[in-house]
Amino acid sequence: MKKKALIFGVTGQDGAYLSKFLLKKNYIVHGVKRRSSSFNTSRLDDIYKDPISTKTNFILHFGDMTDTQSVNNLINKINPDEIYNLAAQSHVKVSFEIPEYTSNADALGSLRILEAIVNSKKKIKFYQAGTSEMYGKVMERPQTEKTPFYPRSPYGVAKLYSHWMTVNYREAYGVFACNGILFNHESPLRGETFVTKKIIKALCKIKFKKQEKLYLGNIYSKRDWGHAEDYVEAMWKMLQLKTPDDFVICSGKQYSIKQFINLVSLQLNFPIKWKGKGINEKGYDKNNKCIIEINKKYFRPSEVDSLIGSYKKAKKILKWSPRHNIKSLIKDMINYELKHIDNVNKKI
Ligand code: NAP
Ligand code: G4F
Repeated sequence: MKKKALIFGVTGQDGAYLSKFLLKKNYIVHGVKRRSSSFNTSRLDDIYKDPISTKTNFILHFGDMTDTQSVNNLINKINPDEIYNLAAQSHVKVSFEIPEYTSNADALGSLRILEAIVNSKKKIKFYQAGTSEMYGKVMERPQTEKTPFYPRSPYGVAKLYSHWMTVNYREAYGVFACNGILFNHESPLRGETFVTKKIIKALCKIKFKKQEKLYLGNIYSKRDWGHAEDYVEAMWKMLQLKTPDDFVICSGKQYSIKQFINLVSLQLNFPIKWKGKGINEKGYDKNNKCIIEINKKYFRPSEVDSLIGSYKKAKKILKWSPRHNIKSLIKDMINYELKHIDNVNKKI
């Protein structure tokens, strides 16, 4: 019999990659989407075009992490084998503006799922989308499963609640529940307000004269970036273990935002020169035209300066390692952007 997976957050970046991955593994995939005044399923379009995922294998339902009844009803009705909780208000900067909503969705949301699992007769496996943001003001380098947490945003704090609830329901009630502690992962399907997508989209457009300037915040923070396609496989691998456990998933490499911009400019064959310091630092094209400026509005009240993980445990137990590196990630994202700029000769 086919396994049934239920994905909360199916319309997001990871939801789309995980759905495709599970459909290829012959799962029936149920996904939860929010009601929205405009279409929010564009990342799932190619699933509908794909013959292996006819409507009987891929089913969408309305629901919301802040609505206990909808979470309960969906779990009772679908009775899945595996639940992936990817749903979250996932933007760190926005979490400072809507901390209560972020806590409701990102912290209490996972509690709602865990309660429904405990009350279900079936042994449902649970994956919680944890984050390197929980390390925040980092206590050691590289960060591992044993590194103490120190979150620096309402988002990080809410995710830490979910992390410990997942551990607690595993220990207290024997739920098969795993925390993935995922470092930043990107892809062509990345949300447009996250820094990698924002940079790549803008530089492609600026190069082809479809945009004047890119405004950014702190370009000196450092991140450990991987490809979402690799990371969703690790989520699934966790739920196939004999014993549930928590895993860091990362690339083990670190770049600053400025280094990331320079790598993108290299691949785009679009050189950028930097001049000035601090808030006055600017990026110029080869004709000395200013194309990048710093704008304070993108700074966060408290920043996570430096993240770099170790995936040693995942490699040993899950037999997982990333296939992509920073160059292939950027290449994939650039190719997608170039395909989507209209009416220009896109040779680079
Ligand atoms: P994303 O693109 O922002 O997707 C988030 C998903 O959650 C979307 O489907 C969104 O729906 C849904 N959602 C938000 N609030 C909801 C609510 N109240 N009820 C139901 N659904 C809700 O995020 P992602 O990059 O795919 O990340 C997936 C998960 O991993 C998130 O939990 C994120 O916090 C976590 N994570 C991400 C990274 C990363 O670097 N990408 C790293 C570590 C952890 P809409 O489409 O309607 O907005
Ligand atoms: O791309 P970001 O917004 O990602 P951030 O804050 O690291 O969070 C992402 O990764 C987490 C995993 O560690 C996830 F849990 C979370 O859900 C999300 O997916 O920002 C990266 C860095 C930050 O230091 C930020 O201050 O880029 C800096 N930055 C500089 N200018 C900017 C900008 N970030 C954004 N979003 N927009 C800017 O203009």
